[in-house]
Amino acid sequence: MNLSRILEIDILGDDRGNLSVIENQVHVPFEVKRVFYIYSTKQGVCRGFHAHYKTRQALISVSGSCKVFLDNTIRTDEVLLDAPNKVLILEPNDWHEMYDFSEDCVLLVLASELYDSKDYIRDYNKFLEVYSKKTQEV
Ligand code: T46
Repeated sequence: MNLSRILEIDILGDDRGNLSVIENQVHVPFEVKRVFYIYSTKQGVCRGFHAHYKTRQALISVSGSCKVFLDNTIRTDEVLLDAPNKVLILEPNDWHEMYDFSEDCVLLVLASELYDSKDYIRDYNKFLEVYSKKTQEV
């Protein structure tokens, strides 16, 4: 079973400021088919609350910060995304919840698949049913 992980990408800085780069299958371990970003999140709001069947994702807080709770049926984790060079790779089997968004948070998400509402597992018991079995097979 794949596990979520944090990657740190290079900061290419000079006297003008910083630049970071993400290339397909180089800095993220999948082909990027879709990009979206979450911003102007209201205070106290939590988002996510799902896993996926197929989609892999890379989450980067390019401005501000937020936290991500992860549960892959074997372990849970809380990750603080607070730097534009910190990339959280989410595997399909990662149940995830995002919260504690700062007012200026812009959460950039790179996804391995085009949008398909059928790829979402929004019921936690269904998530356990799908992925606990796979965990036992590992
Ligand atoms: C995820 C986390 C990190 C689309 O029409 N196309 C899209 O590509 C996306 C991502 C969303 N939508 C629509 C579906 C909903 O009507 O936008 C609305 C909000 O999406 P959702 O409630 O799924 O947003 P989050 O923040 O709970 O989850 C999103 C992604 O959907 C999801 O894949 O892993 O960010």
